[in-house]
Amino acid sequence: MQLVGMLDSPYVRRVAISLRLLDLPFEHKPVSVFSTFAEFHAINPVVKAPTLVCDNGVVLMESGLILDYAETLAGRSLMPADPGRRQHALRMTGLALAACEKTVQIVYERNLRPAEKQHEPWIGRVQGQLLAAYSALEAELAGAALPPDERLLTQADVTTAVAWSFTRMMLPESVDARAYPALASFSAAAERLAAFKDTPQT
Ligand SMILES: N[C@@H](CCC(=O)N[C@@H](CS)C(=O)NCC(=O)O)C(=O)O
Repeated sequence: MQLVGMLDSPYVRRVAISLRLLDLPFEHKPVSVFSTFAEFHAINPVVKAPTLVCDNGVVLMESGLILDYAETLAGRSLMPADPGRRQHALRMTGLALAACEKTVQIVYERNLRPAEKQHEPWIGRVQGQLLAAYSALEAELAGAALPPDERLLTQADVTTAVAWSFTRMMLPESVDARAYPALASFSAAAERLAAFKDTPQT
């Protein structure tokens, strides 16, 4: 199967890291939804990253749905089975995905819209949502260490670390790392693992 999309997308990156953690072989096609729009369009006319081209040619999109299919193929999940741990992982993953979405909204607003058409109240609203997501993640993380072995990572671990690295790369001035020490050290530890190092966002 082929995973289509650039690793500077947190959605593509979390899928790529997860496929590796699930021991599922795949070909990565680094096609951009912007600079190589036509090439992406030829693969998936909806032009959404990530796109997964399955071995039978079926085209999937939406990172959560791609992960659902991948886990079905792998016969195991990166989500904990225990209800309490799963609830916590779902909350963490939801907050991290919200942080990704808000980061992307700010980046698109700043980079794609002409300066005179930018709507500062909207950007301020999204920025508030972004900080709320990271404040909640920081509180959820407090005291939790990253598993020492990457085979023990959950989807919440992967998505939290990927989200933080993405926002720090794209909007370093928007989110002050000193205000989120647990997130910063958790993500730094994740970025030292082989699955992350071999799947760099830049
Ligand atoms: N909810 C989606 C979000 C994917 C997403 O927004 N991807 C961006 C790249 S980071 C994209 O495809 N942008 C192009 C567009 O939306 O036109 C997921 O989890 O896969």
